[in-house]
Amino acid sequence: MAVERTLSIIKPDAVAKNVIGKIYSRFESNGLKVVASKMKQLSRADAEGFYAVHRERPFFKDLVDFMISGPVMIQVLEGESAIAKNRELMGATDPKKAEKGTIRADFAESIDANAVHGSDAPETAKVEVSYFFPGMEVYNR
Ligand code: IDP
Ligand code: MG
Repeated sequence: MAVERTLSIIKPDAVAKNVIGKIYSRFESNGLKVVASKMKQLSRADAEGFYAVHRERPFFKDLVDFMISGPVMIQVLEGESAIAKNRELMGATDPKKAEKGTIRADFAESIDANAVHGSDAPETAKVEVSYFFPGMEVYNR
C-alpha cells in the first residue's frame, strides 16, 4: 500500500446540481484528502488538451462540448491507493452500469454527463495533476 495522489474533476452536470459538497463528503469519509482544489471554466483548448488521449474517439467533440458547458471543480485527492479508491467511489463510466452507492450511480444521468472524472493509473495521475496544478509534487509509482 502506498500513499498516492490522483486528479478528480466534478463535471459541469454535478456542479450545476449543487452536489460538490456531497461528492467531497464521499472522498473524505473514504480516506481521501482534498490537497488542492479550484473551480474553473475550461476553455476548449483546456478540455481538448486534457482529453487528448481520446482525440480519435467518435465521442470526442461531444465530450469537449460537455466539459466546457459550465464550470468544473478540479481537485487533487491524496490517500492510500488513492487512484484505485477514487475509481471505486466513482463507479462505472456508464452510470446505468455503475454499482449502487457509487457517485455516478447516485448523481449522474448518462455516459456523457457522468458527474466525475478520475485518473486511471499512476502515469495518467501524474500527467493530469500537473496539467491543472503545475509544479505539484506526485510520487506515484
Ligand atoms: P472514465 O471517465 O470512466 O475514465 P473514459 O473511457 O476515460 O471513462 O472516457 C472519458 C469520458 O468520455 C467518460 O467519462 C465519458 O464522459 C466520455 N465517454 C466515454 N465513452 C463514451 C461513449 O461511448 N459515449 C459518450 N461518451 C463517452
Ligand atoms: Mg478515463
